[in-house]
Amino acid sequence: MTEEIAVIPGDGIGGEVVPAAIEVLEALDPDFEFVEGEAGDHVLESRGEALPDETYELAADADATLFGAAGETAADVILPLREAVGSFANVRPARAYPGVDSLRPETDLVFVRENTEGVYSGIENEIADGVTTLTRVVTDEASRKIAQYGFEYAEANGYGDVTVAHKANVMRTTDGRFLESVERVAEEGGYEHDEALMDALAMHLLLRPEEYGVVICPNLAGDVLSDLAAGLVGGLGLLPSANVGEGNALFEPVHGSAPDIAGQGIANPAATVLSAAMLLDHLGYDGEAERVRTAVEAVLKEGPRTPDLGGHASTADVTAAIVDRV
Ligand code: GGG
Repeated sequence: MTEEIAVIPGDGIGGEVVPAAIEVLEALDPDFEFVEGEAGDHVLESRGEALPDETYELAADADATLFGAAGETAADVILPLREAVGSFANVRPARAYPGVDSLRPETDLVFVRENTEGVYSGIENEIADGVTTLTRVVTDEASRKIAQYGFEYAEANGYGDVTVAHKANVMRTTDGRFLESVERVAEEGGYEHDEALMDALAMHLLLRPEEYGVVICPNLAGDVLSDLAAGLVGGLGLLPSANVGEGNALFEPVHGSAPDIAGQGIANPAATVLSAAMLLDHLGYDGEAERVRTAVEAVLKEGPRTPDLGGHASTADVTAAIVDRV
């Protein structure tokens, strides 16, 4: 049966790396129909809204979505799109690749980030001139759900170390809730894990990443710690992600729209191509997903490489090399 893939390039380099990933997917000749939707800063300018209803519906109704990047309108684009696919978990693997100059070559981490609440609740107010507030929502239900998913992900993918990141010594009620819910799930399921204050964890990840595997995090912590991990392995051009829902899912590189290099044709397509591999996994194309990962790994090792990895190649050169190997 033909599967419908919503394709939403978004802003900046999203318009360069998403077509690259589609080229790789097309080389595998899966039974996919790609349907493009528009969203982002440029759509706000041209249509007065960053995420038109039809793009939201496209993602909601598709079998899976490949998204590129959001710019200034991120809160109006990627947060509703995650909601459209019913995503509760944002899975962000960060691993070092042979041949890529990385700060910590022993890094193999997966951030399992709560994807619906925390400080990304969107409840912000200006309550008086110069005084603003943000409501941090943390529920037992969402915390239990991310914990269950994280522990099961670690087991299924062979990660022995599971760490729960929090700051419950300061955010006693909200992160206290998160930690208690996660601990209850661990107790019920007999899942071994450690806990870590997220600020100290940031330092430990930098010094000894090999001691960590899956990191279960509240929303903002997952966003920040995964970017830190990108720095350990060679940059944001290498980190894919999956926004996982009950049946539907959306896949996107961890990087944003990178306005500094947008339009130059030099963006690293690896993160988006690896996100497309996660999409293939999600739809049961396991063999094809592995072929994509193997091709990306080979190109990262032998080149060509984009400037972020010290090379001189263009997005098109790297994409062609991946397609050749696929
Ligand atoms: N593809 C990633 C992207 O567009 N990032 C922009 C951003 O600010 N995202 C916030 C988030 O991941 O929650």
